[in-house]
Amino acid sequence: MAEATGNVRLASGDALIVVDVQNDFLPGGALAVPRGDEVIPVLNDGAAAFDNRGLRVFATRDWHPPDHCSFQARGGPWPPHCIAGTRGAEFPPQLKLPPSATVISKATRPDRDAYSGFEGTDLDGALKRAGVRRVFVGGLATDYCVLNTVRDALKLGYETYVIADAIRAVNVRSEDGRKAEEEMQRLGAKRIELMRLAP
Ligand code: VGL
Ligand code: ZN
Repeated sequence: MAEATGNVRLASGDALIVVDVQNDFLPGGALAVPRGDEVIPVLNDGAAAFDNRGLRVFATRDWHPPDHCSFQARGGPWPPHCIAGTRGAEFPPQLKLPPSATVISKATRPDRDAYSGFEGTDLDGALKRAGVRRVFVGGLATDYCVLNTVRDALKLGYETYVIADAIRAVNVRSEDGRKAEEEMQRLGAKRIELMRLAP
């Protein structure tokens, strides 16, 4: 991805989007993303940085009914995961979201899946109402929900940064994560490491 040159200074109109950091996507979970837990401290720092500046934090969550179409029992690709109301669907206690964070539930209906946090949700409306023009995206998984959320953010006209040190891939095929990062760059996303956020 195009490296953000120099530090990026957070400003009004910026928001952090934390994608699907949920127990089932962490090591030991039903659909564990390898080293998925490593995004947590980075996103905690990011959430604090945004919150301290009065900037908004949004957290998406996969929130499926027990008979969701993406589950193998229904011919889908995945084991049952992130069933609404279960521990697997909860955010891990280590994830420190500010009290003002807005939670966006997605893929809540049995017969539709949604990898993008924008799909079938009010995320775009919530961002617009908050005056957001630039989004910083991190979370899980690079090759599914991060990729699709970034794709939609760009399509909807947000200047979009991928937080490279705060994403991890499922890698069903070993190159999926790397390809997803390339695809996000091709679509116009900028890459930033949280370290590069100016204090
Ligand atoms: C996801 C697979 C299935 C994700 C959600 O959050 O990336 N991946 N459901
Ligand atoms: Zn899912």
